[in-house]
Amino acid sequence: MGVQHVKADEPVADVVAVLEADGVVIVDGLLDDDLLARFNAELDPLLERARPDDGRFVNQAVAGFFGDKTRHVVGVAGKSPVFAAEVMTNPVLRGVCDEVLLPNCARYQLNLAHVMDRGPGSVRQWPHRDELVWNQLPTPHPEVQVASVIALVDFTADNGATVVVPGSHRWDDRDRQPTDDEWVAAEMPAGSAVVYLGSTIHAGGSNTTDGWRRGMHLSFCLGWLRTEENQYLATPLEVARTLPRDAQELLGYAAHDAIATGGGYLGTVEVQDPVELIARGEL
Ligand SMILES: O=C(O)CCC(=O)C(=O)O
Ligand SMILES: [Fe+2]
Repeated sequence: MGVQHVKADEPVADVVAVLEADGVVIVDGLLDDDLLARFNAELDPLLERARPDDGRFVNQAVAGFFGDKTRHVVGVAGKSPVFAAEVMTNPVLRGVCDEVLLPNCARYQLNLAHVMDRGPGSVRQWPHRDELVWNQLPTPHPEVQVASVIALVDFTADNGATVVVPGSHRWDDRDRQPTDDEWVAAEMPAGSAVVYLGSTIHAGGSNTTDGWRRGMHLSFCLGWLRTEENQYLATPLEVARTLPRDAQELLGYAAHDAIATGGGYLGTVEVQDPVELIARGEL
């Protein structure tokens, strides 16, 4: 079984249909050439300054997961205006999240924005489901996460394209390990993205070439979950104020108001919606 491709200008419903059936889909042409070039230009100096692999992570296990040959730019929404205003808010990604996440929350939010420039000699990550950051959620549960890796250079099986296991989102046995023939490399040209559910098994691939595999890992999650990356600190208020409102909302500066569906509210300031306070110049 391969990974099905849908073009970015085809109906979002087609993307969602494949995503729900297979747990993964490649969206071709998610970023057009102009946006891709502007985003890469903004990332170039950030990657040049990217911290050396000194192994400083929240937990030592993370060092093993990423390996020591990857350059990281994290908290990208706070560092790249192009990302915050034009990539994170991409209409296809929004459309997918509207369909997959919105039934389970009052609003969804950015979970993670992390450029992984995987260098020559990078070895494959271990198989994982991204949603295991919330490992105490009982299963089965409604979809909690839509994840993606945008190819910022061409992704090939040799340079470390993300590898995925289509159908694994439906496996009842959560301990089942994929066999070699169940893995597929998400080969795609720069500007395309592999989009997968939080429950789909995947990994960063091994890079046996002498080039760098630049990928933008971004994911969204339900608005009532704690995000993997602390977006309020990664994109502090001074920066958030300069961004469009939809970006502020995705970064978690909007309240999660579930009162209309019989719930309560989360994330207020002065019992008000912070994004409104920002709009009125009161925050
Ligand atoms: O870089 C990739 O291709 C995937 C990265 C990934 O799955 C992760 O860091 O959770
Ligand atoms: Fe992952």
